[in-house]
Amino acid sequence: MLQNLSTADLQAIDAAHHLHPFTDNKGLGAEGARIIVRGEGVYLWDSEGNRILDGMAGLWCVNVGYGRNEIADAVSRQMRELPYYNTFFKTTHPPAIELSERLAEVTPEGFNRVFFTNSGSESVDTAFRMVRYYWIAKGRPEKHVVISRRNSYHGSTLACSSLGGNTAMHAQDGGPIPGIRHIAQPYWFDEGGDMDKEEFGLAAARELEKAIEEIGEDKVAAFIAEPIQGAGGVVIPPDSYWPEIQRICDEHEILLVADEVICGFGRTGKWFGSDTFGIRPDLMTMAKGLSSGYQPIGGVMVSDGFAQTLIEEGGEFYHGFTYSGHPAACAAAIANLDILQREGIVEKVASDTAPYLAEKWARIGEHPLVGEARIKGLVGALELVPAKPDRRHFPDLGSAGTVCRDISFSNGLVMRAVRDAMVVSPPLVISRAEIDEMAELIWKTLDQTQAALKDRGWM
Ligand code: PXG
Repeated sequence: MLQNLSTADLQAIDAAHHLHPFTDNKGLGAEGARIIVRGEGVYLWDSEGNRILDGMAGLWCVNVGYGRNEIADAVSRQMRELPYYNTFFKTTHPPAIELSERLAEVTPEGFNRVFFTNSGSESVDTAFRMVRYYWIAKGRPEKHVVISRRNSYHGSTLACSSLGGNTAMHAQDGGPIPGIRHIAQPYWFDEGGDMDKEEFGLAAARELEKAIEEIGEDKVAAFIAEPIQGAGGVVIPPDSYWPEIQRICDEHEILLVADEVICGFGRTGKWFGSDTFGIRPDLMTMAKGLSSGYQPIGGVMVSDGFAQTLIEEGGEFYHGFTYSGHPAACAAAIANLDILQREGIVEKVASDTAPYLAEKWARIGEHPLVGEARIKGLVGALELVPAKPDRRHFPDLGSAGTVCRDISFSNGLVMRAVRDAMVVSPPLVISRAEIDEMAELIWKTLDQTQAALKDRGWM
């Protein structure tokens, strides 16, 4: 029925009835939402027929690209066979069984068990409850504080908002909830001062040790961090950072939770960010790329040692979601893993498209507006600055990013602005020719942004 309506009519209905996430709904009501109607490969089409190169893979999730009939067929078959049954109270079903085994195959050695959720937020919230439950099972309930980082993003439930470092979120929900401590992030461009990158990476990691000592090791349950901060602006840590974090977690009795919601399933050129950075976590939270966004599904993968404590000493874990291990979502994830493996997508990123994009990125880094161009695998950021090589930002932080993002959209490319960092995270199936196209669109967008900022007297 809606198909015959004009874009303006659809926008009016949307504005009247739909509250959008992370959106100023008043502003959106006046402007009208962009309506995306179709996707194929790395491209989207809006209701006006414009083709857009999706440099963000949706929200960092459509790893195998749009239009995969194989996933749609798998979901359809499953929905006809068994649309729903639960995994509570000693029951299960074939898709949950198969997916749990498949995840044990693709995750790092020593990870053989998964707890299913429906999103990244539910995964992080589950991990939060699990690490406390773990220490309670060990007879050490006083170990309850979870350490996370400023400018991290772990989702939008109350616990996730509290763990995250977004102070605007805390201001709206009264958080952070008690029992959380935030430490420094390894964001050299903004916070590195006069230190070189590696020196700064060590200093940022040692904030964890300081926090543990201040709080008391006997009170700290876990440290949670994204291998690369995504929503925080694609903060790629210096090489020195993760080995030092690992040392600190090993030397102190602290569980390490790697939030793999963005980095998981090939984004960094290996299956998991933990593989890329040599992290040995106790828990891994995942979602997004697990199904390439074709169905909502997430999970928490736990290490064998952690699982053993839970199973042997924990008793019943009073936790779960109606749709934990939903059959249709599991079917989508299995079909997605089939594609990733059969087409060797992760390996191709590592050997071909990531190095190719890195070359382009180095070239884009020479643009006068770009203060730093950082990239790992197929996730990268460009820091917009008024006067390179100075790392100082534009005075009204975030405004230049918004200008650039809007120009990018009008040029037919989705880039996301995080403050003044332009970030990209395209589908992992992006080809060399499509990378060429993306790089050209970015260069053109940067030129136009520079001109617009000069017009405003900002440069
Ligand atoms: N952890 C990480 C590392 C994430 O990036 C979540 C948890 C929460 O996942 P769910 O599925 O509950 O959204 C995320 C989500 C953005 C953006 O604009 C990023 C996310 C979600 C929405 C928007 O950068 N990351």
